[in-house]
Amino acid sequence: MAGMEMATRARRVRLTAWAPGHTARRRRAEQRSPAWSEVAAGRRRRQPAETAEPPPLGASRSSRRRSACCIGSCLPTLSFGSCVERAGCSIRRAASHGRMTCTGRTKGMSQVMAKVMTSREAGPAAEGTAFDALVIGAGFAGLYQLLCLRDRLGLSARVLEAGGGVGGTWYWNRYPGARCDSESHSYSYYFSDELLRDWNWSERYPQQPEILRYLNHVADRFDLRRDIQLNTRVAEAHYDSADNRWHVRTETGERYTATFLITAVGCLSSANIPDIPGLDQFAGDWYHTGGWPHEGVDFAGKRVGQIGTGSTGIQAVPVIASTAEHLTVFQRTANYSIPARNAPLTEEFKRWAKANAAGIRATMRSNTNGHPFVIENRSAFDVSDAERDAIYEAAWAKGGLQFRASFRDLLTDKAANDTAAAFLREKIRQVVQDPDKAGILAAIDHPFATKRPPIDSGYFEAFNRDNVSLVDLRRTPIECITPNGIRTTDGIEHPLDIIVFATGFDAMTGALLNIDIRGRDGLPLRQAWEAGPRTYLGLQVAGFPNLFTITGPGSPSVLCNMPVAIEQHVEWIADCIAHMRARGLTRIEAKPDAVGSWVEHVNEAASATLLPQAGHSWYLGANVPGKPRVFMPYAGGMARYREICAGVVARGYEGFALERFPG
Ligand code: NA7
Repeated sequence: MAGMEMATRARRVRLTAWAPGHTARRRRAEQRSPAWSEVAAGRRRRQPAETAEPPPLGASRSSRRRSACCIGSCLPTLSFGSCVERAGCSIRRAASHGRMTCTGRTKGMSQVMAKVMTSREAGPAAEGTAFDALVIGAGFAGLYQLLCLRDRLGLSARVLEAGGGVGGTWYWNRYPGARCDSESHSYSYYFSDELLRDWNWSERYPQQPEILRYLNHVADRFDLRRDIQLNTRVAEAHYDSADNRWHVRTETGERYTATFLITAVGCLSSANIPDIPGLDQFAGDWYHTGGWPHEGVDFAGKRVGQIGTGSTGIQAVPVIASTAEHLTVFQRTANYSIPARNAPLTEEFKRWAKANAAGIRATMRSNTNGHPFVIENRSAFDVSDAERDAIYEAAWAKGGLQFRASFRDLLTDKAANDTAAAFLREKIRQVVQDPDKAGILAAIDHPFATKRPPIDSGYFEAFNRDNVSLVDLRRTPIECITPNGIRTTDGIEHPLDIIVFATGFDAMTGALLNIDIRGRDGLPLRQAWEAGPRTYLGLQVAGFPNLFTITGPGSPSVLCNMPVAIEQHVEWIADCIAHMRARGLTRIEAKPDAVGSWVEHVNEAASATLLPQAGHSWYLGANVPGKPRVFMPYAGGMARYREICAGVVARGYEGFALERFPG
């Protein structure tokens, strides 16, 4: 899993200034606005933190492994909408898409978490309880939103969370090797200096258990649990214009109402399990990485097949390979990856990060991708070939997402991108000893970083092990799953005891559309988004009053270090509600023309980059059969987006209709 980000800045990119109701033509005429051009051009502003170089992160590379202890197995039912508990895991087939969703609830976990819940978390409220605000999800976003609404605004608020604990993504994603791709000192809330001082990360890139501990620490430190109701999956949320309230029903039939409904459901939380024929016949165990059994999985002596080589698969391969008898990796699309160079943090670095928290915060908030590093303001062609190679070598040696910050035009100029792509392909060939495997792994068909760029800890090296084989699904696609393994179109049956689906998510819209959300006049969100998501700023949808979508489609979200994007949205929403309450306003709704204008701008921002060139990316919804192909995140950069949102507020919530109810 990852913090998610990208670097889309380049001096040559000139996105037009945006304001609600502006047409592209009008905006072209306004292009020269100096106020916006600096941001759009991606020129960074010097921040205090940038002046001080951080000390070394750590001396040695960490090769920690997760311990695995027992087997939880899960098999699907074939009936839509049903839920079957078998050997610990519950699998739910999402009727809407006809795909499987592994909720990953295991018996062991349920027992443990039920114990925790009864002692600390909120139980179901009385039937029909009315709140000022309901928040769906208790991950990074939901926790902070609760804190803002309850403790800063004094609202009655409740979080409804499907999981048996807080943590969201980090509660569910417990697959081998799961760790964050953002550096730990940036993968933190920055709203509280005390919290920053309290918490100590142990590694450059924290593992899932450590991040989960952090989020539990936050829940305790701010006494959030008493307003979080766990094991509560929201089934429907209907807006009623007669009382201006959202009427929410949970899967277990509890009903609540609220003036404001805020979704904090995560961008990558609805599992994408491909509909491969024969899965129900498979005699072994299978798992999706996003619903991993909490007891772990013991791979010892097992023949494991892993489908998927995205960020998740790339993290999992070396760890599974280290314990499995044999690992067969089924690769459909070859991927770039940069070494993470993970290591324990030095005491010196920890001290530096705490002492420079204000500067780090300022840097993250002022740049394009929400990360604490600076994107170099030079083109890949400002330097000689030898200098460029030296820069890439240094970035490779340093490791991590910062590789993409080597030049400002890597995501906007294909020729510049080609230089990085060639360097990285060559690295694969150097690392992987078997030329056949190296050829398959290096046959990458999209520009560098146009799909989510992974970082790894020994991914390509794992293919040098005798117990790791590689199947090129471009040459021989999967035909079916048999009781004994996976059969490819060349007639070969790859014998397996366990299948790991590292096949990603129905990103950005899946978790929202899995809830039956209806706005004015019963309009289903699914219908409103039939041709792809349409939002205003990724925050609101026309026809759905008082519904806010944290890191919704149309906001920077997955193209940014997530906590930065989340904090900005949560605070914007809290400020908006405070503004309304101060004026006796009770309804806010995005205007349709503002939505139309924003959608146009989101498309324009994506087109100014190379991102749409990866035609099979989940940014476009291309990983899910039948999903509309729409570039979903806002690629104009986090800093620019922050300014747009602030401008909207400064102009009296331009593009939103605010009113008092009843009028
Ligand atoms: P991704 O990035 O969507 O990767 C999923 C992988 O699974 C990718 O290699 C896919 O190949 C592959 N896949 C998906 N469906 C199939 C089928 N039917 N057959 C073969 N291979 C398939 O998901 P991740 O979980 O790795 O990462 C998601 C984000 O989570 C990541 O960006 C981090 O930010 C955290 P494809 O490329 O589609 O050909």
